[in-house]
Amino acid sequence: MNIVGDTKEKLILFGIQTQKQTENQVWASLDELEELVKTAGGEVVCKVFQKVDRINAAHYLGSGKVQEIKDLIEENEATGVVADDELSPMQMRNLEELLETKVMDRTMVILDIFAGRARSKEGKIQVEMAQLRYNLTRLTGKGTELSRLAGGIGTRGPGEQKLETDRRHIRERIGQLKKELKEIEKHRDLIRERREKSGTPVVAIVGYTNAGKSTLLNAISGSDIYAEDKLFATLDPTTRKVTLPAGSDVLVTDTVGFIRKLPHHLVKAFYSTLEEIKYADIILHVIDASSEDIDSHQKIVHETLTDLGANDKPTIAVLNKMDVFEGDSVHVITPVDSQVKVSAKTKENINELLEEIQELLKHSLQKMNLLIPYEDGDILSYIYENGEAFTEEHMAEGTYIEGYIAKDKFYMVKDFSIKD
Ligand SMILES: Nc1nc2c(ncn2[C@@H]2O[C@H](COP(=O)(O)OP(=O)(O)OP(=O)(O)O)[C@@H](O)[C@H]2O)c(=O)[nH]1
Ligand SMILES: [Mg+2]
Repeated sequence: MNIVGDTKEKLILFGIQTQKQTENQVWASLDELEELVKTAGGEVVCKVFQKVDRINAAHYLGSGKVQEIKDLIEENEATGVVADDELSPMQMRNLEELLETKVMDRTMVILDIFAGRARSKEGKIQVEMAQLRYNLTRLTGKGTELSRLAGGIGTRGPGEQKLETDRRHIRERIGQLKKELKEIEKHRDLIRERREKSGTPVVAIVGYTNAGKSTLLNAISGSDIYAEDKLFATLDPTTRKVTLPAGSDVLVTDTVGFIRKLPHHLVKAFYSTLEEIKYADIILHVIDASSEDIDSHQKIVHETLTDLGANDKPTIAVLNKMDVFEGDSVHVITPVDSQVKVSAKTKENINELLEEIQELLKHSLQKMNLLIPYEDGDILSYIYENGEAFTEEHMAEGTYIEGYIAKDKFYMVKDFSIKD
C-alpha cells in the first residue's frame, strides 16, 4: 500500500461542516474516514472540522483552521493529513505548501484500500484505471503532485514537457486497460446470456460496507466467503447457487459495499461489476440494524442504486445484526417490497428470508419456448396452471409452446426448452 510506508503514518483528519450538515453527520463521516485510514494501515492522532458557509476553493479550509492544523501537526508529530472530501488539485497543492506535510484525501485512501484488496484480473484493472483517472486530473502544473505519482515526496515537479509525456503515458495506459476490460466484459455478457437462457433467477446482495453482505451469502449458501470487520472486505463479486425451500435454484451474488462520498472514479471503474446488480431479478438490501448511522447508510445505498439504474427492482430490506440490535424498531426509509429481520451471524430467520425471495420471484417472469412431447402431458397441465402460453402449436414431435412462467416455476419445464 502506498499511503502508509513501512512505519505507521500518524495522520490528522479534517473535514468541514456546511450549512446542510448537522454536527453529528460530520462526526459520522470523520469516524468513517478514521476506519478507512485504519483499514489502509494508518494511525489517526486527531480529528477536527470547521463550520463554513461554503468550501474554500483555494484551501478547502479557512486560513485560521489551516494554522490550527499546522500547530496540531507539530504537537502530535503527525506525518500527514487527510481531508474528508476529495480535494481539487489546487487545494491539495496549496495545503501541502501551507502545512508543509503530506496531504491526502478520502478518495486516495479508498483507492489505496481497493488497490490492496483487488484479487481478480478485472478488479485489478478497475482499480488501476480509477487511480490513473484520479492522478491524471492532478497532473496540472508544477508542484508536488507528480512526485506523489513517482512516490518520492519533496522533489520539485517536472517541467511542462515532461508533464505532457506523463499525461500521454497515462492516457495510453487507460486506453489499453479499457480494451482489456472490454474483453472481460464480453465474457461476462456471454455468461449472463447463458444464465438468462437457463432461467435461473439472479439475486444481488447490496448494502453499505460492513453491513454483513458476505456473511449473509455464507449463511444462505453454506459457503465460506471472506468476511471481516473491515471496510471493503469484498471487492470482487462472488456468486453462489442457493436452493430455495420449494426446491428451485437461484444465483446469489455478493457485491462491493457502498460508502458515502464514493469517488466517482471508482463508481465509473467498477461499473461493469456493479452492472450485475442491474440484471438481477431481486435485490437484497442488507442493512446493519445495529448501526447508529442507519438512515444515512440506507440513503446512500439508495442513491447509488439510482445512479446505477437499479432502484426500481423488486427489493427486500434485510435488517441484519438483529442479534446485537438493542432498539425497539428499525426504520426502513427507502422504498422496498418487504423486509425481514435476520442475523447472518447466528443464522436466525434465514429461512424466512429464503421464503420471502421465493415469494417475490413469483412476480418475475421468464420467457419460455418449449417443445413438449405428447407423452409428457402432465408438463402441459403444469404450464396451464402456472404460466401463460400465447402460442400453442401441435407439431409432429409434440406441442410447441411460447409464453411466460414465473421464474421460480421455470425449473420444472426448463428441460423442454428449444432455441428461438
Ligand atoms: N453481530 C453480528 N455481526 C455480524 C452479522 N453479520 C455480519 N457481522 C459482522 O460484521 C462484519 C462485516 O461483515 P461482512 O460480511 O464482511 O460485511 P460486508 O457487508 O460483506 O462488508 P464489505 O465487503 O466490507 O462491504 C464482520 O465482522 C461480521 O462478522 C450479524 O448478523 N451479527
Ligand atoms: Mg463483503
